[in-house]
Amino acid sequence: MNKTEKIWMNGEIIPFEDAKIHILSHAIHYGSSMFEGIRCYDTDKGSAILFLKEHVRRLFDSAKIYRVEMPYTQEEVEKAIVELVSENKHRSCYIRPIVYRGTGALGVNPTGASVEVAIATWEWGSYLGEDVLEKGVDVKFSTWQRQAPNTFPAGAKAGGNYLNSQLIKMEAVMDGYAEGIALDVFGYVSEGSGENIFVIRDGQIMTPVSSQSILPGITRGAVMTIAEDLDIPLKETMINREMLYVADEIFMTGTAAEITPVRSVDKYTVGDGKIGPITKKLQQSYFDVIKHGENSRGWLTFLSGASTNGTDGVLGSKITTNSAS
Ligand code: PPE
Repeated sequence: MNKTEKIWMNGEIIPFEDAKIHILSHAIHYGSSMFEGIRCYDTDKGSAILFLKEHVRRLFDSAKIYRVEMPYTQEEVEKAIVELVSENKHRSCYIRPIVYRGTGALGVNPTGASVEVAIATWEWGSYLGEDVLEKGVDVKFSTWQRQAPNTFPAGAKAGGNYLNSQLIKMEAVMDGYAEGIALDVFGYVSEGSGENIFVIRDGQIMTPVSSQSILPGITRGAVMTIAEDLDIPLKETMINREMLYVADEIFMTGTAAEITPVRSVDKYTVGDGKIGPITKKLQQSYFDVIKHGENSRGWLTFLSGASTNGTDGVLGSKITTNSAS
């Protein structure tokens, strides 16, 4: 990770070196943090943050689920993010807002602990390796499953959830794969350690239902909107493991992973092992937004200058934290 100049912490922009926390912070002991991952792109029309409002909203939803009272409004956090990205002079970057339980209470009950908010930015290139957006990645099913419903809410993006993701990821990498795909506790396909998954067969796109222990990704919602705009059939449905072995195309989505094709699963080649036509079409529409600054849907918040076309987004119910469809 490249060091940046500044970090936003509890309302102030401070030097990177000064952004420290106490060892008795609740989050360190009990995983009580909620965070987001957002990308800012250097588009042809200027630097722009993708899905700013949607990510900040999900951060607040995650905090609410864990009964964390946010000391700022969503608008204040959005403004702080824009300020920090400008202050660090990024043209493109990854943005990590985090809310965590600080000091004042140890023991499981977090209610006496302070609530702290910080935002960091750094430059982050390809998430799953070089050239993967064209060539695709090799993945395996993990021996680890996702958490059962009613254990840790998968719809909240909380630090503690990522212990499961770490086990999935380390196992996959140690076995020579770019990523691991986890099943839910019922044995159906859930998601990758940091990505949602889509499977295509006979022209039909399928993705796991939001109640299948997934994080309902914002990129997932964007792909659903793009597919609808392009008249490509897409359904949220339960997916068997073997469906991935006979799929025509598979891709994974996430803020970091963007739209990454999968070329093999458990060493079964997906289709002909090359990026498929539907994945390519969806990628092209997504790249129109993040490379060319195409903002007809209002997904981009430009840092300065023209092209600001509102940031309300029109993703509607496709981007929700915890609703089953
Ligand atoms: N599932 C999980 C478990 C997940 O962590 C992510 C994001 C997604 C799905 C996709 O969500 P969205 O980004 O809203 O489309 N993973 C973030 C974490 C990366 C990391 O290593 O940290 C990300 O892509 O930013």
